[in-house]
Amino acid sequence: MKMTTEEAFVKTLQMHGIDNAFGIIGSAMMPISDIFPDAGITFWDCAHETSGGMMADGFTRATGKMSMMIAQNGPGITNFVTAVKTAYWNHTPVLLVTPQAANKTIGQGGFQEMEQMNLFADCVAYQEEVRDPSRIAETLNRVIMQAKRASAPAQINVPRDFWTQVIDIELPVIVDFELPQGGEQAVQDAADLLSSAKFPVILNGAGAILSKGGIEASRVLAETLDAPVCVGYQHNDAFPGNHPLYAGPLGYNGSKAGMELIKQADVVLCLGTRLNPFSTLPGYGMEYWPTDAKIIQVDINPDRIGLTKKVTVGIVGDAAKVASGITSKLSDSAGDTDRAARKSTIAQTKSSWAQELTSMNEEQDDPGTSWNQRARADKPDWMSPRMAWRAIQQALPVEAIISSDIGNNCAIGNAYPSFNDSRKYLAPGLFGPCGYGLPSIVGAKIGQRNTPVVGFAGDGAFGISVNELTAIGRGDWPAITQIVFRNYQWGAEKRNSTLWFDDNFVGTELDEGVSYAGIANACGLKGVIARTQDELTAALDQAIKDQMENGITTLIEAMINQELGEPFRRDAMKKPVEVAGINKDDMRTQPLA
Ligand SMILES: Cc1ncc(C[n+]2csc(CCOP(=O)(O)OP(=O)(O)O)c2C)c(N)n1
Ligand SMILES: [Mg+2]
Repeated sequence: MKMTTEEAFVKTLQMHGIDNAFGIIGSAMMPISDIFPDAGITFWDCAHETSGGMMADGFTRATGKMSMMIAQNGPGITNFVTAVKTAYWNHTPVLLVTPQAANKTIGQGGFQEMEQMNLFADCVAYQEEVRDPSRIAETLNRVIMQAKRASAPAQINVPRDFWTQVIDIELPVIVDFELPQGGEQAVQDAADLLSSAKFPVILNGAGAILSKGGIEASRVLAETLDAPVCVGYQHNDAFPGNHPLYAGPLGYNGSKAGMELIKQADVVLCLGTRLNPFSTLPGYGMEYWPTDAKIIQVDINPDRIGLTKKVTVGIVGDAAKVASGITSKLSDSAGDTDRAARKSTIAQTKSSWAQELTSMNEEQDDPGTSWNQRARADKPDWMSPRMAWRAIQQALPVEAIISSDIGNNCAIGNAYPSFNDSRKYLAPGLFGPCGYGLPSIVGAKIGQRNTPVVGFAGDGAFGISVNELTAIGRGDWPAITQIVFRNYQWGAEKRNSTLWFDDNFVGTELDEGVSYAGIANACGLKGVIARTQDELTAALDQAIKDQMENGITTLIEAMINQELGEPFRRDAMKKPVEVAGINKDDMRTQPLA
């Protein structure tokens, strides 16, 4: 069939149902964006491609539907790097379309040239460059299928002179296949281990969310065994939070109950998780990873099995299928050993942690440091981070989708909200980019119009994406709610300065003259300042109503004191020693040009 290359491209997108694109317009993509409206594809023109890429990530994570990033070759495309790598470790299947400088001139150092394949080589699961205009649909189809298979970003690089060519091709077909259910023997071995376990524990990761029916299958298995279910770091929605067996997130500022329970395990089923390092690092000063337990690890990607921890049984397969297979192979008496005692241990551990969490108001100082004590004394009437989180919980609808950002206040929130459904919690993940909170929640709302959404960010991280306030108030952009924790500091890094650098604060202070609520108002959105718990609860309550009923986007600037919680990287930091010493007098003066 005769068609143009751009028609072939867009027809292939349509075949796969990819109907939302994020980026900034540029001449190298115009031949296809020109026909987006006719194709039923919405182009969301953001203020910065990094945020646009994170919107695509948020959209796809909240919906399970693939979306795409697209921009101008060169500087538009380089701006996507952080977002694509972020999506990679969020296991998000997104399509990255990178128009390329023209073959006719590439290598001459012309305009907006960049080696875009090398640029993303370490950020995508698959990448391919179109070699001939007639292969554009074939290549695109393969790239999209690879993104789905790997549940990760995949890139198609298109020399811009390949657009607007007439080709004669058949559209390619989509090849779908059933995912593996795990090796028969391995599933039996796992079932045997769990059947004879005294204290089995399940640890759900992103794979439980990505696998169709994964959470449900883990619930059935957990109930059969009466095994508590922990979730991996930043995958807090990988098991229903209202289930009696839910034990909460492991890692930094997570659920102490989950940590205490998994510590007692003699067998752990790790379901759909690569066991990322932050899911097993000590929390609350506690080493909880059960080094003597038998570990069963299930992952769709064999490369990730046994990567970080000693594993007894590895199973390559789909989380739902493997969990169901294990359940069907359990012995009749599986879970019966100490069942009643285990159930009461779970209930007691959870309830004492819930009580402890409610009574936690202050952040602790390490011995020999006093930052938190000084921070409280400095602003005695201000909310502490935990007071702010409790006020937020009062107004946060249970069905809300929330995002998080990288920073101390967002991290302190780890143990607070829980989720009864999956695809509700968009944390920045293990690439750890500041600036994820706002764009990801905007993307989520574009995909889930009938669900209330609330984005979270610290004030430093928010500054990275603040320019999106100039984009999201327009036309069809749906209303969202964003909370900014205003402590006038890059807090998470400042905590490192207090612990390892004797309060030598380099680059940690923010401008107290800046009002984010004011910026929101200037962008035609609604900016609100909340100084007390009551004000914060009321502001969030009103903002959700405004979002759902009146189409109003609200930015709530939550004014909090400067207390700082646990540092992210106790594992990676150590106090430096001075050996040669550094002296200002050694600095040479450069002549001015
Ligand atoms: C893009 C990026 N730049 C820098 C960092 C390093 N970093 C991690 S946390 C943090 C501080 C975050 O400060 P803020 O957003 O104000 O939140 P707070 O810790 O004060 O709650 C920084 C700079 C990062 N993770 N990502
Ligand atoms: Mg801050």
